[in-house]
Amino acid sequence: MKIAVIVPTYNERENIEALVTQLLALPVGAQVVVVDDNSPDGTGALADRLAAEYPGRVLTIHRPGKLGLGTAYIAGFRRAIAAEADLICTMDADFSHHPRYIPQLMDKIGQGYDLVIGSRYVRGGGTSGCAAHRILLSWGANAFARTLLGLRAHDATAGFRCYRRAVLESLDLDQIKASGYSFLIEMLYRVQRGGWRVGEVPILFENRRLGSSKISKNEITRALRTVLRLAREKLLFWRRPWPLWVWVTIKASSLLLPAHVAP
Ligand SMILES: Nc1nc2c(ncn2[C@@H]2O[C@H](COP(=O)(O)OP(=O)(O)OP(=O)(O)O)[C@@H](O)[C@H]2O)c(=O)[nH]1
Ligand SMILES: [Mg+2]
Repeated sequence: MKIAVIVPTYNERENIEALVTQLLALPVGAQVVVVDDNSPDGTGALADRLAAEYPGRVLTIHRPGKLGLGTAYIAGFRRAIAAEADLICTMDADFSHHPRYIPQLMDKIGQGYDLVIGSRYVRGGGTSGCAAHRILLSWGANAFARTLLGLRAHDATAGFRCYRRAVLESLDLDQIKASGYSFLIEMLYRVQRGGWRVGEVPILFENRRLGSSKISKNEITRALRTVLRLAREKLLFWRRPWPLWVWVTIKASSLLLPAHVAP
């Protein structure tokens, strides 16, 4: 099975070389696709050097500026599909998602799953070195998204994933509206709604040791608005009788959230 690993980067100079080297050393013959958004620290040039060093095994996509995580994944998906990868994984560049889990994600796909998530919130998984407010935020975002959208996966916001190519081909990627971190929630929602089988593998999510976080406060509002938009879509699509409190929550939250932040 041909596997491509998509790594979006923005200022990951301290991490990218070690990560790519470890990914290439895995016994799965992975191809790595680095999607860099013109990182001011020169990550893109470093990735090009790796691509020259490992021709065919490291591919780079350069975008003119910081265009967001969601569209970076989509650019990577397109390249991996064009390269005829059977499995397409995504992971952060900062070692929060450790390459050692990739074979386990693939094994789970081999058991008949279509999307496998490297999950913090199943038995055996966890987080290490993360500040309490980040853990709380992640837990809250997951609880909110899972409840409103009926997502069955426990870690709905994880970016460590492995998709069968057919899953990505079945989705209209241009229709995915969320562009930032909430892209992950929207993808999971659409994959589940498409009837694909979603599995999880426990991982230890370790806080980054090098480089800095790119997540902004706006992402929280964006994620809320994305979940509300999808909840509304779900409601209209399925026309299921929802309890009154769900209606009230959706309505009240839409009114409270600032309108200028696009979902
Ligand atoms: N190409 C691209 N990559 C991005 C962008 N924003 C973040 N990234 C990358 O996406 C991955 C996740 O970003 P992080 O800053 O680690 O976000 P996070 O994991 O939520 O935050 P921390 O827990 O603080 O590390 C990293 O590999 C980033 O370099 C973007 O706009 N474009
Ligand atoms: Mg990170």
